Amino acid sequence: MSKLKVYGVAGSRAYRTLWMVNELGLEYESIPVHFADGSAKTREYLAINPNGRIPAIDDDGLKLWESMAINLYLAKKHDKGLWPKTLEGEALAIQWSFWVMTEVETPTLAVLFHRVFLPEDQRDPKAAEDGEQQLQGPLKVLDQALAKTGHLIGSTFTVADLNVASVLAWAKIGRANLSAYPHVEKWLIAAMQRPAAVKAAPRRG
Ligand SMILES: N[C@@H](CCC(=O)N[C@@H](CS)C(=O)NCC(=O)O)C(=O)O
Repeated sequence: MSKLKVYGVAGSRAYRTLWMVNELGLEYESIPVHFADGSAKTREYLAINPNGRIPAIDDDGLKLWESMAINLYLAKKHDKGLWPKTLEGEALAIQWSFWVMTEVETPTLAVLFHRVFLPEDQRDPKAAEDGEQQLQGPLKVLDQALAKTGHLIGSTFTVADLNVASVLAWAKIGRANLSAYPHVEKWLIAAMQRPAAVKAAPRRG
């Protein structure tokens, strides 16, 4: 059995995978494939992820890509409390993972890119504002979902919380105003402060 390989640098969607493997306490080999230096387009890496994107994993021969699918797989395989205990819970984990990718990721990226990530002369404040505006509906939905227990499924932190928070972390870094969504704000700060999330985060400075 070979050691789990995680492909992708922390300052990318691979943060989600790195957070999960740290949360599960897995031993793994980190292979710092970068999205911008051509290393995701080499023949060797395309054999892992033919899309030429990060993250991807190689788990003893299973080559898997798509950040949410990777996290759902790892949470279920290494059941350390992150995987829901019921079929209904599993359905909700899948629901929230699809939801964050389809409803939240694109506007979140607009906020992050146009406030923080792009060089200043390439930032468009209007694009950031539009992204923040588009997030209002999904944030309201999320706030309502968190109101009861402070978690998305039951009353403990699961893969659903991790997958959604790992995307919304970019909104926080992009200084999106979350003050109208107190449950989201509290939950997101707590999630981002989990030791595994801190360990996975890109080093700054
Ligand atoms: N839906 C994919 C998207 C992966 C993705 O686009 N990753 C970016 C880095 S954050 C990438 O590799 N971009 C390189 C490219 O598009 O050429 C996932 O969630 O894993």
